[in-house]
Amino acid sequence: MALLFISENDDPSVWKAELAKAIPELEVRIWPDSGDAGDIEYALAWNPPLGLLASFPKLRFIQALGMGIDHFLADSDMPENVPLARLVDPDMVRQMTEFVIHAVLRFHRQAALYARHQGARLWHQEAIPDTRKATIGIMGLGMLGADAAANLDAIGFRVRGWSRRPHELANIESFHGRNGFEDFISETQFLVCLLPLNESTADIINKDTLALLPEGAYVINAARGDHVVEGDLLNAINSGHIAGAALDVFRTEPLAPDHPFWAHPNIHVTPHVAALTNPLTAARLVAKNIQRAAAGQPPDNLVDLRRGY
Ligand code: NDP
Ligand code: OXD
Repeated sequence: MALLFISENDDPSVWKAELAKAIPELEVRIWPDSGDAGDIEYALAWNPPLGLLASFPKLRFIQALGMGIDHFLADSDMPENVPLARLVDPDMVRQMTEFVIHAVLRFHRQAALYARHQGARLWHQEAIPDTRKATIGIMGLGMLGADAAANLDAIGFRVRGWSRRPHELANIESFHGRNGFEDFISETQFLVCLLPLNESTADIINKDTLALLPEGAYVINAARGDHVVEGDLLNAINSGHIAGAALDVFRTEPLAPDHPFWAHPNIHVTPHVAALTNPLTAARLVAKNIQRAAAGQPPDNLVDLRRGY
């Protein structure tokens, strides 16, 4: 059996070594050296070229190398009846929660203000904002959103969440669907986007959404760049309505050197590093799914392509 590794972002040699520990008999080929297309039964992929997956007639299982699968949704030639699983690695969930907590606390504890004070050698104590009164609103209460919510609650924030279907999570006030959106957003001081990208969530952070946020709110996007209408966010920050943003993902990556986000004093840019796929923790999960597919069993974390996540 042969697996084709397709990614320009991930180191194939580490993946090859880690997969060999779990499934020694698995032949791993590295795209674009696919060899005979008829040998490929499994694909392990991040952002595969459009149409590529449809060119393997014996393909029986596709494992995404990331938690998001929007790259696959964008491929109109995705082979029908070949299951696609996304990666759900607890280590990535932990990384994301760290990122979100860091982004929130940096704004909440006024890190930028104290950096300016330090630059001016100014010793000045500001009042500490009351954490129990600060409201975090998390869009997406899935693997990532639910964990971030629980950990922000543990720190003492008031945490609310928004999802497609109703959720009951301890101490988290939950909203769902279009009908619940306005109530959710209108009290959110720190808006955290952890939604999957699909037709129903693209451009969700736009001028209307931003206008519903209370004055002085912050935006944290660690999901996908296409969730944010960048010009609308810039206008909202420049007008003073939105106090700042922490952005890990962008409509075009890498972010162009002349993009206004880079130099904006109220925008923190990170290069899509909120949670990185780590073969040392993820390879055994991938191997388990390949073994399940080989045995004719459904993979863990099967994606519903029609639902879009
Ligand atoms: P999940 O699939 O586990 O959760 C998705 C959540 O979004 C669910 O709560 C779901 O609602 C909700 N949702 C989906 N569609 C809608 C909608 N139309 N309206 C309201 N809520 C909706 O995803 P994960 O938590 O695992 O990951 C989220 C995203 O994070 C990934 O898709 C990926 O794009 C991004 N990501 C970014 C990384 C980075 O480094 N920046 C790293 C890893 C992931 P319900 O619960 O009701 O189904
Ligand atoms: C992912 C990502 O989806 O890293 O896993 O963005």
